Amino acid sequence: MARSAILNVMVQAAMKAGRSLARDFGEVQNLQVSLKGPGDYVSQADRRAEEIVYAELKRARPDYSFLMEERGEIEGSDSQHRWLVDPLDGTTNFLHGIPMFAVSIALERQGQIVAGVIYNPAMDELYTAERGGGAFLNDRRLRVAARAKLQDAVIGTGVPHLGRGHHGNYLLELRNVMGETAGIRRLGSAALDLAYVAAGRFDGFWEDALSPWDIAAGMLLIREAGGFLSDKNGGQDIFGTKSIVAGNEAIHSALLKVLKKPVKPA
Ligand code: 2AM
Ligand code: CA
Ligand code: CA
Ligand code: CA
Repeated sequence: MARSAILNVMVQAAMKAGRSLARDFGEVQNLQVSLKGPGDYVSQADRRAEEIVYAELKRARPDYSFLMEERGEIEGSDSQHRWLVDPLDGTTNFLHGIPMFAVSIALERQGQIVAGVIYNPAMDELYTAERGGGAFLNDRRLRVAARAKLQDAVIGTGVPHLGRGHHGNYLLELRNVMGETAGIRRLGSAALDLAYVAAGRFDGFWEDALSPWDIAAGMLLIREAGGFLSDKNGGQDIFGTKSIVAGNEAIHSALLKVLKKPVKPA
């Protein structure tokens, strides 16, 4: 597997930030933590990892623009290229000592995602994808799962957090999906959820209220692993609606149908 120069830059940035996260994870009780909103924490580890990613990417491509979870938008002189960065996806897991978190970096060219990297330092799992070049876990080529029946499928999801609306709707969706699938999983990192779909570990996934930095790299991984993606309406406005439904062709369409089921009162 030959990686392009730009993908190598992204891999180096993600792994360097990942090593910083792994060090901080070992001393998580000593980290300064602050609250951004209800149930929404950010720690020194998030900020340190973001600084590392920013410095590495900026050094390699000084003109590109950025959208990063903690620093927000940074306009470069090249607005055709934009980095989408989540330095620590799964902060809640991280702060609770649960080793399910990742660095996520994607590159957009003229609004299209062309490269993506997700790195889980605790498991030393590196996911990479380039548009047209396939998706990989470490050096292994990825393919979404082949299971075609929802009743055999394991489906990942994200539960709406404190301070976000739609909890009632979510419970009705969950009940409908539960009734038709082999099992539900909840990792607590949207980036890893999508990587797991690309790797065929999850047969499908859905979640609401996600931001571009959570999902951009994972979206490319799934596409390059032969998977299907849409928003909850079946359209392609995933960033706009902040909703995502993913799987192989059969599971994606079956899951979309279950999610569209009229939600019945309990
Ligand atoms: P984070 O850890 O980078 O904040 C889990 O379902 C997903 O939702 C994760 O990608 C997580 O990203 C995000 N998330 C969890 N709690 C959140 C909150 N209170 N506000 C915004 N995003 C949150
Ligand atoms: Ca966060
Ligand atoms: Ca995130
Ligand atoms: Ca984050």
